[in-house]
Amino acid sequence: GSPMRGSGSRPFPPDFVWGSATASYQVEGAVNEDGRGKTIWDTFSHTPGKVHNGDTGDVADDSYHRYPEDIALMKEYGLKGCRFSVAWSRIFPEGRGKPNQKGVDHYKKLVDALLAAGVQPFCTLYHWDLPQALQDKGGWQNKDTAQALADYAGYMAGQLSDRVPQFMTTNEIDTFVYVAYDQAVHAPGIKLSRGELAQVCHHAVLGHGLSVQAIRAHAKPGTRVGLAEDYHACTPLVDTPEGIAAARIAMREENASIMNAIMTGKYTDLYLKTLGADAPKFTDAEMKTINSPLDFVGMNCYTATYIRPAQDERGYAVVPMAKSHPHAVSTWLFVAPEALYWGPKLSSEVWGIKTMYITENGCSGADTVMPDGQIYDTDRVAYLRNYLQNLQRGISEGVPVKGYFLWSLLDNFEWAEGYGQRFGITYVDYQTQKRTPKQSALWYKALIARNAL
Ligand code: PNW
Repeated sequence: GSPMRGSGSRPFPPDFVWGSATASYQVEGAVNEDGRGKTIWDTFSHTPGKVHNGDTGDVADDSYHRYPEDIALMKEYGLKGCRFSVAWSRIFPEGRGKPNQKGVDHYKKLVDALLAAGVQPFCTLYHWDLPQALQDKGGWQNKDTAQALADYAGYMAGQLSDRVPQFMTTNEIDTFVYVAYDQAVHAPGIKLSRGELAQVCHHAVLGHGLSVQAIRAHAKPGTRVGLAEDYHACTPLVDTPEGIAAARIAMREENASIMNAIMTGKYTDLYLKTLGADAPKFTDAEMKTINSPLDFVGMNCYTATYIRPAQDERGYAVVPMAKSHPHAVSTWLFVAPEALYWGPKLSSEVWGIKTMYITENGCSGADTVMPDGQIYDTDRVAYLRNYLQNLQRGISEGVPVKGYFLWSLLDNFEWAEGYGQRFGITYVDYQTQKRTPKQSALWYKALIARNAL
């Protein structure tokens, strides 16, 4: 008979990379092992009142030791790709200087285990765990941090590129700048003025650009370089031609300080005009560096920024989320599955992106183990199915998305929310470190096996 809807009638491309994503501080633990230096997240999580329930990443999922078990899970699920991050302070405990061989060796072993399991490694170099020694010199407020990141990124890519084909410089500049330095909810938790904030953001995008150049200088030829960024998935609330045109303009302007600057080498006139005297100080040479060509763009996409047309100089307006708009356990995670259609489509069109990955997408829950030992995360399954249907629609229309990395393989340290919000498709019992696949893991495994929705 003919295949039924929901059982394989919406195919993904044959070589599509189905993966999962994690980050060093969120899963590794082992914070005092093998010469690792302190980071801003060690400091922040050990400062009373900063993280929910006083949680820290001291132990997390203990993946520093248990990575073979984690990779066995990836293999069990049929994953083709694994996005992980390197802890900068395991390589350069003080942020710069002499490399720590034990740290380098750890990631070589991790990557070799992934390759042995048939899983393609995608390596993020900076997922927010800035060495504390660099914070003591001003952190991202100090332009020297941009060069320090590049030096580390170049070194590490040189060490790993014989076995890692793709690197991402940074994860979510948007979050580690604005949530850390504006909302002061993430490390280092400093509230800056508007002008200082714009300068921090400039240093961060410069750090990305310098890192692209350093990776190309030190990695094996053919190594692919990109970044993972949670730029606004500008989505027309009403998908008329006018609504779509407004969303296109918004894609540039709402992402003016990071993605648009990276992709075009320019801050938009509107961005600079809006900031006025608070605009960042920059040179043409810096903008050229920030605009260094990329081999791919990684989009972290959890929710939409809804856009409507407006008859003013912007030409669009951001539509605020309704009070009753459904969200996951995370209050910022509004359910908007069509973001995974419009986000990749409009951004690839606006910026001429040839190769994209969804480097994160996922759903936080309050998962509980039922008496039969199972975790029935119906909310996560429904969320993922709806988002991936939208992604599939885009790909079938020619949007160049080559892979999808689900956040996350495991429940883990969710930053300021500690262990209170669970994003994993695998449940982690933090008392015993026992891993149990949730229903969403079984669903994901079935999807990967069929390569179709
Ligand atoms: C991303 N917000 O973080 C990160 O890349 C992951 O490390 C994280 O665990 C995951 O998404 C889930 O949160 C974000 O408040 C954290 O808007 C907070 C926000 C956005 C992204």
